Amino acid sequence: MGKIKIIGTSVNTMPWQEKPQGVLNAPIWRYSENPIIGRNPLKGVARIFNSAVTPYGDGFIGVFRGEQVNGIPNIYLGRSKDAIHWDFDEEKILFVDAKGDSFMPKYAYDPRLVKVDDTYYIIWCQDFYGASIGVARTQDFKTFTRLENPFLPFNRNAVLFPRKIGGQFVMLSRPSDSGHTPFGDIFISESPDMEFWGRHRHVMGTGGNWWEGLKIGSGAAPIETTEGWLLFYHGVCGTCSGFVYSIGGVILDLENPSIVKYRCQNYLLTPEEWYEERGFVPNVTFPCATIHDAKTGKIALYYGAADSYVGLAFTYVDEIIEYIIKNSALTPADTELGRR
Ligand code: BMA
Repeated sequence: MGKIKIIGTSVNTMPWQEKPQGVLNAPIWRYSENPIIGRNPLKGVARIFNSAVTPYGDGFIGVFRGEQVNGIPNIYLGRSKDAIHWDFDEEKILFVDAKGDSFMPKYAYDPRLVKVDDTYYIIWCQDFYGASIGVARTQDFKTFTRLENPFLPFNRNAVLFPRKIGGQFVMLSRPSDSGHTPFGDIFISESPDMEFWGRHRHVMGTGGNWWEGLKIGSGAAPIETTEGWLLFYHGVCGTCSGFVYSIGGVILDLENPSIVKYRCQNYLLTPEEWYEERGFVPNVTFPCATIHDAKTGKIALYYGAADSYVGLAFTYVDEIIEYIIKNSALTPADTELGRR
C-alpha cells in the first residue's frame, strides 16, 4: 500500500478480487460475479438495489431497498458471512417510535447504514408530506427506533459521517423538489444530538463535467483517510433517452468537510455492463456503501444497478485517491466554505 491510508479499523474477511488486466481508466474494477443480488430475491420483493452494508459481529449486516411486488419500496435486513451472499429477513424492518409503538414510513428507499460511536443509524428517503429523509437508530438490529426527521421536504440522498466532527454529528443531503428532480447540489448539516440540525453549508454543485451536469447526490458514507474524507457520490446527466447515473469521487477536508479539496473530473464508474445498462431503470450506477479495511487499504463499493440489482466494485484507497488528485478540477463553489 502507498502512503495514503484509511483511518479506521480493519476488516478480516474483506470481500475482494484483485485488479484484472485491462483497467484503463479509473482504478476501480467490478466483481466478476456481479450482480451479487438478482431479481425476485425474496417472497413479495421483486428487486433489491441501492442498499448499504457494514461489518457486524463476525460477519456483515445490511439494510436493503426491497421493491415489493405492489411497487412500494421498504427496507429489509440482510446478513452475510462474506459480504457477497446475503440472507434476508422475510419481513421488512419494523420501525418504532421513542415509546416503542409501531411507526412505519409509508415507503422507504435508498437506505444508508452508518455506525457512529456504538450506535448504527439507518438513513433513508421517505414520505414526509413529500420526499424527505428518515432516520432510525439501532444497537442490536432488533429494535429500530425512529428519530425526528432531520430536514423539511424535499430532500434525498442523505448520509451520515462515521464520526462526529468538532463534537457534532454531520450529515450530507441533497435538497430538491418532488418527482424526478432535474437539479440538485450536495449540502452538509450539523447536529449536537441527531435531532436538531443546522449550520447548513453548501458542499458542491454539479460543477463543470457533463456526466454530472444535471444533479449530484451523496453516496456511500465518507471514508476517513490521511488525505481527507473520500466520498463516492452519484452524478447524473440528462440524455435524449433519459438520465444516466455515474459514480464520482471527491476528497473533502477532514475538519471542514464543506470544502472540497479534490474533485475528479472523470467519472469513476459509469453504466457499461448489462446489469447496469438494462433493468427497471436503465443506465444507473448508484453508490450507497463501502466496506473498507484500514490495514490493506482495500475498499469494496456497493452500488445499485439499473434499479434492479446490487453490484460490487473494488479499489485501493491509495490508487483511487491518487487518480482523483491527478484528475482533479475544482470550481469556486467546491473550495469555498459554502456559507452565504
Ligand atoms: C433517483 C432515486 C434512486 C434511483 C434513481 C434512478 O431519483 O429514486 O432511488 O436509483 O432515481 O431511478
